[in-house]
Amino acid sequence: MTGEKPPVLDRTGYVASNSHESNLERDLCFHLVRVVEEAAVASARTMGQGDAKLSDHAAVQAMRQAFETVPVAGNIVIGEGERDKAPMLYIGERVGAPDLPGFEYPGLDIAVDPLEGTNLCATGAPNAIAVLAASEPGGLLHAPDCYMEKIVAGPACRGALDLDAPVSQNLKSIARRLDRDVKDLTIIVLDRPRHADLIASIRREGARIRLISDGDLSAAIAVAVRGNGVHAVMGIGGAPEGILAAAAMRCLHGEMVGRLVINTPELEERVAKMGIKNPKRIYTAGDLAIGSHIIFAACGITDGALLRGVRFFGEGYRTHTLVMTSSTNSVRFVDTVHMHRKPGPRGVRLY
Ligand code: VTB
Repeated sequence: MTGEKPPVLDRTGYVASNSHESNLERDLCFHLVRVVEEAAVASARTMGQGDAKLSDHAAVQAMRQAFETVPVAGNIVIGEGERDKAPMLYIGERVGAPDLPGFEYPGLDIAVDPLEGTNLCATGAPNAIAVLAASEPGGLLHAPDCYMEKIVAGPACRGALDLDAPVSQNLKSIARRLDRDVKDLTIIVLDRPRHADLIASIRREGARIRLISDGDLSAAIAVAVRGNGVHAVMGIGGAPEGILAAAAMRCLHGEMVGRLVINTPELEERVAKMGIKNPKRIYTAGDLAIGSHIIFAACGITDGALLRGVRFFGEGYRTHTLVMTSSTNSVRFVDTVHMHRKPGPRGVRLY
């Protein structure tokens, strides 16, 4: 190519400039969109079958396969589990095809959740998504598959969330930052017996609650974006979902605090092995997803607050994907019609 300057690489091998998006990063976004699209479509085919394992397997297999067409040297840091427990997309698995022509990327650390909300997909309920986050090596915390206490809210709540403070105080801080009363807040909480006290406290303070059966990651994304009518996620969910939520918050400038729930000697040993010195540490989104080049991609499987689910029709299907980057502040919605065969005489069908 003539006249095009080569990108300036920083010490991680990525483009140092914050002011413009590099071709590499833009290309990579596109590849990663394809990966989440494939996972979403495969699991969407199983929607409503009532078989969460089947849906999950379809997503995992499709995502794993899609990675084989991506010219990166990827390293799964958050995945389907430890190597001995998960046959595909396990922690430490190498994915991608660095031998493919066009390989130019330095190594990538990758966190995946091929089907976030397995039960949602199995029952056809809203907000099931296929998700991944990527960063330069070392940019995403290596956390075990345990629980994490979390509070997530939008950018206005910067520095206002405190995991050790009473629920009432956090609600007051969030309300103040959002310039409204506590009674005008809607808080998303996973509907679990472990949240009985949390739910009682929120009710006592007069805030509204949206109880969800699964999917605290898509809930986190929803509260970080204005206009969704939901203001915070509170409670204990999965740590892997927490790392992915942090990556999304880095791109959306959302606010998050999280602490691993390490309550057995086995977990204590595991976090120590993973290099976590203080298991009680309270992390922010920036600590959980510390990379300077975070990419986050999520494709809707079932309809949700931000993303439409996969729609199938005669000649193909249509997907709706969110892809964002932390270094260039781009938030893209990619709405794709995938055609298996030529459209009929009336042209391309959109739904
Ligand atoms: C959450 C939620 C997930 O797991 O992390 C939750 O976001 C926590 O685990 O969609 P429990 O189900 O054990 O409470 C999921 O529901 C996925 O299982």
